[in-house]
Amino acid sequence: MAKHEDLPIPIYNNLEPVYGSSPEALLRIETLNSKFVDGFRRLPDVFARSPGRVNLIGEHIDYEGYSVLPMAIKQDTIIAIRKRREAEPQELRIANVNDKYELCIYPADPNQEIDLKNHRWGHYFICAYKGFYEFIRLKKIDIGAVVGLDVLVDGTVPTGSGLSSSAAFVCSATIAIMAAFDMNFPKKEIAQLTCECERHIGTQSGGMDQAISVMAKSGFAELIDFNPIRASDVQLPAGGTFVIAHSLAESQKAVTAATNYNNRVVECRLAAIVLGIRLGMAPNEAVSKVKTLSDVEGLCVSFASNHGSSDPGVAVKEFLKEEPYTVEDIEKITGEALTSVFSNSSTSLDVLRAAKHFKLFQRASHVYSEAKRVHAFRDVVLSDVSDEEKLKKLGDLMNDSHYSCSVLYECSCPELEELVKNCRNHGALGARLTGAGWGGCAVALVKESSVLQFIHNLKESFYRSRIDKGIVSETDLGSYLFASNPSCGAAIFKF
Ligand code: NG1
Ligand code: MG
Repeated sequence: MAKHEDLPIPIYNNLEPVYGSSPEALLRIETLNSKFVDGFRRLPDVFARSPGRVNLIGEHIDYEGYSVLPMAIKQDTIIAIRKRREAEPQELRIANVNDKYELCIYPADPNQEIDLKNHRWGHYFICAYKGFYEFIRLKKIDIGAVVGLDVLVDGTVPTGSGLSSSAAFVCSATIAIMAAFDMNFPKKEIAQLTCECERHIGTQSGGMDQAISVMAKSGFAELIDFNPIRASDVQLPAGGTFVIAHSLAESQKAVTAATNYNNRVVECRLAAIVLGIRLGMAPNEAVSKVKTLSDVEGLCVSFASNHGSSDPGVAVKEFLKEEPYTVEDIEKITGEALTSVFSNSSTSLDVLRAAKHFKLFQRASHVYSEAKRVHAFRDVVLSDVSDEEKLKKLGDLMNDSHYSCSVLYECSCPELEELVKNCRNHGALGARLTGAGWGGCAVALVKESSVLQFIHNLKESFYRSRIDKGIVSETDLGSYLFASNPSCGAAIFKF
């Protein structure tokens, strides 16, 4: 039997396999269809959808090559698309069912540059458009002259919330473009491609969000490995439910990349290079070859094993100093200017310009310990103990992960700290920030039998004062605080 990731995106002629008999889903599709006709005077050719996700454990380690453990949520992005016919002007018109997002018009040019300094929501579609053409060029598939596209987007993943609204958008856009050209590919290829697509927005992201959005299976969380991308089903123990709660602090990752997300990617690379050199690599070799902390893990582990351990954290303690490094500190070790080390990455040069110092010890300690927690999480799931015991251990691992994100990786924020504390006070077995952080959501593991009470308590203790201040309305609260089951991945609809 073909492996799940080798199969193409499923194509359905009805909503049932993805949405069951949900009347809301039917209404969404009908609305998309009629708004499409209103806006573009034609019917869409095809629809594609891809979900958001919640990461259960394994934060900020996908771009370092380490496995992560997310699950898809039911909130998703649906895209209706139509190829423009020959007689029509060839441009890309990207519209949204939500009036908050204005119509974006771009040239039908696969080589266009994305204006990163002026962020627009439609840029995410262009990420997919550029990536699609790069992909088919690489595959030597000829699709003739470039054509324009009419596109209408409907997203239900809250934005800036760490639930990957961006990946849901980029994945559904990529799959919609493919489907408009009557193309489909194995999920693992699309997962890899969509990850590269999203980097056009200027974040040096790993591949977790796109991989789970494309490859998720209903009822399972997935252990996602990289290089090559692979997904293994993880059946969560009975009796526990994951509750997602928004801190109401929005994190605009595309805008804050230089000081937050990309900054951490650069710090990890520097930590890896310094470790490589301290562990015996020639400086020029380390600079040219070492890209991630996983690249030097082997060296770290052999060092640690001489000291009776297999923990790369031992080498981190020995060879990295706890005080932040200045540029000069690092250049003394590498023997090369950092602007030259990162000369081929403009987004990394932005990081260097914005940074005062680099916390190599803390970032490396987080990454190596978080990578271990992901495997510990999976091992607990597979172990022989009772479900109750498993849930308790998973909760502990989530708490440890949060501590590491907050203290070592410094990607939390006051609102998230308050929220996580509240979750624990109300009996969560574990709670942590999820996604990139600096705002966005927390995920809490809660006993199934007390989910309603938990949600009620959290509403009163965390959200009530924010409702009173008008930060969130009581009627909208359902999209900021909800229980979630593992949902299915991307799909194409042809009716
Ligand atoms: P969010 O911010 O939740 O979309 C980001 C990255 C992931 C991963 C997490 C942190 C993108 C598209 N996604 O997720 O790859 O690194 O942060 O674990 O940038
Ligand atoms: Mg995102």
